[in-house]
Amino acid sequence: MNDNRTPLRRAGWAALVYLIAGFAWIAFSDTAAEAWFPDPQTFSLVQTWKGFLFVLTTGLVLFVALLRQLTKDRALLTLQHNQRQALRKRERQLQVLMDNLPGMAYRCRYDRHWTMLFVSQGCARLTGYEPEDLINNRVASYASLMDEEDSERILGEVQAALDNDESFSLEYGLTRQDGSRIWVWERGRGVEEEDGTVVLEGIVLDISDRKTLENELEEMATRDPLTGLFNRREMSRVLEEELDRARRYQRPMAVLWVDFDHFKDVNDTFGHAAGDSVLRSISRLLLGSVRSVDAIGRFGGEEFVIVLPEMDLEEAQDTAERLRRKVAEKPQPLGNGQEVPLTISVGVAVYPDHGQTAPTLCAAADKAMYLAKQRGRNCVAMAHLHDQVHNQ
Ligand code: GH3
Ligand code: MG
Ligand code: MG
Repeated sequence: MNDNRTPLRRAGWAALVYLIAGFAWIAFSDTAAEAWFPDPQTFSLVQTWKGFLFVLTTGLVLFVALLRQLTKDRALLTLQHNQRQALRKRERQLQVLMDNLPGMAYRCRYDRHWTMLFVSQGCARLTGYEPEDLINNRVASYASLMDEEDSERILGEVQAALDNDESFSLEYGLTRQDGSRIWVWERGRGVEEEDGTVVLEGIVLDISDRKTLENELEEMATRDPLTGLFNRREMSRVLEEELDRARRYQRPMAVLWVDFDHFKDVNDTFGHAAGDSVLRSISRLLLGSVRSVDAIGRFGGEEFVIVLPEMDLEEAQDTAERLRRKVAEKPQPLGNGQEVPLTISVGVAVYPDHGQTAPTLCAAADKAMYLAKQRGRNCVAMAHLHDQVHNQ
């Protein structure tokens, strides 16, 4: 309304000035001409020239005013045209960029469904769903694709970023339409709409290859390649961790030291490859015979360490005896269709009875294992209580 009033008022003023000037001119010039030229013929000629002069003057004024206005209009139109061109170019560039993202760009509501308002074409490649399937949760909500156990953590991280007016970076598992699982990395930020509501805008990229590589590297760093059990370094870390926990909650914890009996003979008789096959088979047997909270590691050669959290002396001895019997009862495959009977000797040490630190506990269990060897092998031996004094 305001915008319309200004041109109207300006036009009104221009018309008023024109009318006043016109009337004044007619009144003044006619009176003057009558006074100065009393001869009717001359007066009539003067009146004609006066009319020409008036038309010429108003025509000139009109010409200048129109020229100014039209020049201004033309400049404005050119500016608008250039702006539209630039906008279109930017939109095209953005579209190309979004369509070629190794993932998708999105805009969504900040609600528990992650209700999508916009997703780029990469959505189909990333999730298996077409963009219109996800927009407004038509077929599935984006939240339903996320791993459930990650959702609390994700919401917490997004809320913290919004509180600090920062962008957020997230990593989580996603289930695609065909049921396959991928890992994604997301970066986004909260944007306030004109009506005050907050929406999230960002990109989601597939990082499954990187995750697989990371997991492989972690496996390589923590696992023994032959048996798949924890390696010595990882086992030492687990032992320290469990000892910490046992100390904090004042709970017992046991360490079993396992060594194969006369294993060298298996290698000498059947070859190194057959020995490897036996190592793998007994590893699987041991792993399948302990609880999920227990940890087994290969400490080197054919020596294995088993950490049994929350186990006292008696329970640990029973477990060791059960493992010994299981191995002795089942001949081990040599990988060539043949089998060989094999036995193990096990040393048992318990926290806090036989040691309070990882090295003293291991030393006590190792010593007990040698005791089992001395007693004729295929046997379980407890660490002596007085070992603790020597070990420390
Ligand atoms: P003992 O009853 O006294 O323990 O007799 P042993 O023959 O088992 O003696 P020891 O424990 O000292 O010998 C370990 C043998 O394990 C020596 C080596 O040939 C074999 N060994 C160690 N690592 C591997 C491996 O990765 N693969 C195979 N096949 N054999 C191994
Ligand atoms: Mg041995
Ligand atoms: Mg040995």
